[in-house]
Amino acid sequence: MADTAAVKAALRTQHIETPSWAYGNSGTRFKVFAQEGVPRDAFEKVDDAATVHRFTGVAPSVALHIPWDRVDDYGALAKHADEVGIALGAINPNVFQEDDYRLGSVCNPDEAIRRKALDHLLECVDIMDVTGSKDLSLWFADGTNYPGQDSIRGRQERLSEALHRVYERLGDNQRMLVEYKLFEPAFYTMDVPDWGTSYAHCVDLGPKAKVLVDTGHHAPGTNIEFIVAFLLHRDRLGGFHFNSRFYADDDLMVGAADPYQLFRIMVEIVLGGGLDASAGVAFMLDQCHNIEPKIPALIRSVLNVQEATAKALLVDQDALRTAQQNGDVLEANAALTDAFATDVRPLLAEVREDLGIDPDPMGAYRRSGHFDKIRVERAGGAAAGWGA
Ligand code: AFD
Ligand code: MN
Ligand code: MN
Repeated sequence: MADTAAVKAALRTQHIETPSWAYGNSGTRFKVFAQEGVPRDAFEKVDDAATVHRFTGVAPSVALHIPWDRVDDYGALAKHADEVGIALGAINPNVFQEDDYRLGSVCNPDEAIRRKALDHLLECVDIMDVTGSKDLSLWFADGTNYPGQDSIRGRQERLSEALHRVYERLGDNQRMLVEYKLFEPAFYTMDVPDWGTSYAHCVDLGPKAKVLVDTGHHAPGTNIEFIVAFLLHRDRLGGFHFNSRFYADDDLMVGAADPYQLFRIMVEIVLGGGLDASAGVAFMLDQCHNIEPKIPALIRSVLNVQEATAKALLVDQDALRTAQQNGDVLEANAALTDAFATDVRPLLAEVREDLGIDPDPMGAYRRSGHFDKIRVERAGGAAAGWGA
């Protein structure tokens, strides 16, 4: 039987990082729907992230995306974040939105363009030095659209060269998280398509290079919890970009499409010690809220991760191990399904009361009038978007 006090202690200290880009206007290639109250700069995005933390108690940092969040003084932005009760988190370079990157960034056949991309990656490490960020979150849109377009092996060599140059630049307490994605925006090959490619490069690079698992980046039906268990077991799981999908990289609210899969992922995290701060697993959201209001969508996403984590913590690990050792398939499976069937909302309400916040974050936000305040304050100006 799980120890309720220990479960609540783990839930009180959980740290879920929200992404700055989830607060700005976003959409699909068909349309970006503008919303009222959207932040107009990185400072207002930080304010919104602080609001999510204020209502949830477990979202104390916000990831930045450069140049979407470029400011003149990153020290001032870090100070502002501290003043509103959060910290700046992972830094996400953007080497996928300039015309020069049409044939790729660090894998581009043109050495000058590879240099430009590398300089941006190194600039992002300079920013980490100022913000105190620990993680450089690397996603490359690099790939090819047609057989024969470029050398698959040559592009791997170019990628490795750039990753090594960035790795050498990292400080003692900094890491690079190498994200992978099976598809889009390239259609024939992606240069970092899967966890194996990322893992191989990370092993080449050294202990400060880890794999970043984005839950929307796999072929349909992929067993993500196997990847998580394997990487955690090899001490190569840097963290997550949590989101939810029905079809592709939909970037929907995590847990909205398949809460059972999110629970199974969190079970492997709990069983593998990944919740302990010492494991260094970064639990980050990477989502876009195209039709739903952004701040409550992020609050809901944080709650969904908390519920999956709470259920995973309730798995009776002694009963599970005994059933596994006895080859008792049904009892071992029941150890998970019993935990998943548990309504953990009362337990989480107690955790929130322990944290001194409203046990119902969604209702509290709705009642707070916060949206009416920011929609008036932020009327005018240029709403932040994702630069597409
Ligand atoms: C897109 C990419 C990838 C990346 C994110 C932030 O698919 O997930 O991490 O943008 O740059 O969602
Ligand atoms: Mn991602
Ligand atoms: Mn994605």
